[in-house]
Amino acid sequence: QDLAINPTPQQSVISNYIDTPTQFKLKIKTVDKTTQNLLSNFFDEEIIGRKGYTVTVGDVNDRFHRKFLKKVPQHAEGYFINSSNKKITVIGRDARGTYYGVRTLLALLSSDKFPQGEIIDYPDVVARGVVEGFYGTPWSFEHRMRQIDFYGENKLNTYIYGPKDDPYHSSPNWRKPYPSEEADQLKKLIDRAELNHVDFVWAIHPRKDIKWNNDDRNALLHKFELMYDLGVRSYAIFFDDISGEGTNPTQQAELLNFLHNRFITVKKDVKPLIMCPTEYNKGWSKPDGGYLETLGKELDPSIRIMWTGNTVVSDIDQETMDWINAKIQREAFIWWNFPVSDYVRNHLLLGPTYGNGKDIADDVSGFVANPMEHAEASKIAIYGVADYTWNMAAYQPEKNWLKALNVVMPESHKALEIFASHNSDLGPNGHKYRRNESVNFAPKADAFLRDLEANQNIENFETVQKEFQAMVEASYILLNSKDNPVLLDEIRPWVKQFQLLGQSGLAMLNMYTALQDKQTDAFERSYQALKAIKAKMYAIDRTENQNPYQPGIKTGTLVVSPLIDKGFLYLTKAYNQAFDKHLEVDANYNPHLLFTNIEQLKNQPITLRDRTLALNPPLEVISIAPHEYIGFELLDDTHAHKIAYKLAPAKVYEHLTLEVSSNGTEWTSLKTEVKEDVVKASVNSEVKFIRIINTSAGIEETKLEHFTVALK
Ligand code: LTM
Repeated sequence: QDLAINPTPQQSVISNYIDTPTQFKLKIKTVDKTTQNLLSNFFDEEIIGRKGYTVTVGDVNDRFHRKFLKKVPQHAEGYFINSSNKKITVIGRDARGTYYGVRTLLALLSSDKFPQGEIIDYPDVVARGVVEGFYGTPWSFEHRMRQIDFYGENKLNTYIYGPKDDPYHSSPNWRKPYPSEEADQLKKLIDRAELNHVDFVWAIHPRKDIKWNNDDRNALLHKFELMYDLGVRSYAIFFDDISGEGTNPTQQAELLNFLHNRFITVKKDVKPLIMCPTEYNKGWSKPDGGYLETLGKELDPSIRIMWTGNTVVSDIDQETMDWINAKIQREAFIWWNFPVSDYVRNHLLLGPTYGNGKDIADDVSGFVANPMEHAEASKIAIYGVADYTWNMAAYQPEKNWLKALNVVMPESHKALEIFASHNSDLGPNGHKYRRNESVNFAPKADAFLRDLEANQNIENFETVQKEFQAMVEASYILLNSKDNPVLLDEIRPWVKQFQLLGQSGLAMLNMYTALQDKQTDAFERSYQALKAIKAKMYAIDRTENQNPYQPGIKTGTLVVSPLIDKGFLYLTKAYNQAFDKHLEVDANYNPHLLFTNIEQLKNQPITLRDRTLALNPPLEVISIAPHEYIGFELLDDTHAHKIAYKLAPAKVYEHLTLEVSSNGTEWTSLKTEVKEDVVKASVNSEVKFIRIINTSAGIEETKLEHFTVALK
């Protein structure tokens, strides 16, 4: 039997299980306020007395038997537990270790059966947790409170507060104090973090407008003091996604050392600084610039440097760590960009946490995951991060994922499993980061299509039918579930879409059966039904989650949706041919192409909605070298009508030209007008290519806000 604990303990020797005790005698030795609080909340007056199962809790400085003390791991935050049929002893290496020992004790007491034996436990990674560092709507206060409790329960010790869209963390207000309401909420969060033994790391992102002068140094110092007064004891400075003067490594290092000397060391009770560099991944590090080496050499050795891996979004392995650690002369602090979805906002990423090396524990100074703006749904991945960072060698992604689903939706976890198993991939995206999806179903879907297209008996018909039925039923269960309304609020539009997707799958199967039976009425009814369901799905996609980046609701995009579309297409064509009919075959795809020679943008998706072609705006700053361009290649016979784009800062327009061409070799520049920083142009001739090109002699660094072409 598995111990019902997340994260998985390093060592446990269990000889047998007894019925979980219900009455207790407590012997509490040295514990801090937080652990005392945890114990008092659980062991209320009704279950403690002078008799009962004896619970002894303390740390290594208490007078325990030598044989027990010898077994307490030497690692920080470690603990030891010994339990028999009469008593249990919990001994922590330090205050946090005792707290984690008590967390394990409480988790064990929540099962029907209670283990007899020993647990020796400690974390692999020193700093483990979450960086709220995404673009988009920051988490609400209530969500953050729930998150912090969740971190405590799962032995995560770090929450880095750095939402890109908090104006007091970033521009324009990073120099200013938080307004009183926000400050009060932050204070409450900091207190809550303390109650959960979580380090609340407050991050600042001085972004584009930092000046390397005394005024801004002092502004930072002042803001740090203000945050200190609110209770912050751990700080980070982010220099990601910026351009211009702010990116200078010598200046960055000088500023950080200044803060280290003038603030961190003076305060005594503040943890070492964490910084996110501008070149925060290998793909973006300029080999000749020496940026990372400068940081490595000049930053005080205690300052931790964040790193996202070989690219912005990538999994971390030994080679990744060897490369970066050699450059920065310290162990990098991993900022893992999963399950963040700010660049694929129409998708939910609900799959297992997997992909990182199991041998990197000694090479990282921390490991934090950047989540989705859907806080509750992110818990599925975060639960995995807690397990992975605590005990890497024992980490099992699938097993952990199933447990996570059970934790976030105890009553409806089976329905959630069906939903989550088909909602984990990101779809094509600029970062080329993909996840497995519909893993068990994919081979069956493949075989179904093979048989269908070979016009032979479909062996997997029933299996596929059962999956579509399960999708519909799971959606009903989830939409009606009461066990996690917070999660349901976040995922509801996707669940509705998923239900329709399952129904459309069933309609496609009915088309198949009708065709086999040569039942034309039945075929056409199912055909119409499928089209009606698609129309409903389209309506959801156009009304829910209408953010400016990737609006809409996508579900089952890797396996299920293509299976249904391909089946529909094949069956409609086969029917038209067999019965000489002309039912419309909806291809429903975007035939136009991205046209660029900028490496960073080569995988950037483009979308076509309501006759408007749009480039999915990247969140990061892009560099456009001389002669580099970004634009579109239109399918023949498409007529472009109006072009609009916005780049920031607007002064880059001086060096960029909007051009069109009918053949890709001869180009004409278009007359443009700029209104409220948006460049607009009309197209009055037949064009196949449209591009914005850097016609200057220097590199242009810019943020592309939007770029659209309206088609006639
Ligand atoms: O990853 C880093 C260091 N910075 C940003 C994040 O804020 C953002 O959430 C991710 C994913 O889009 N990409 C970044 O570049």
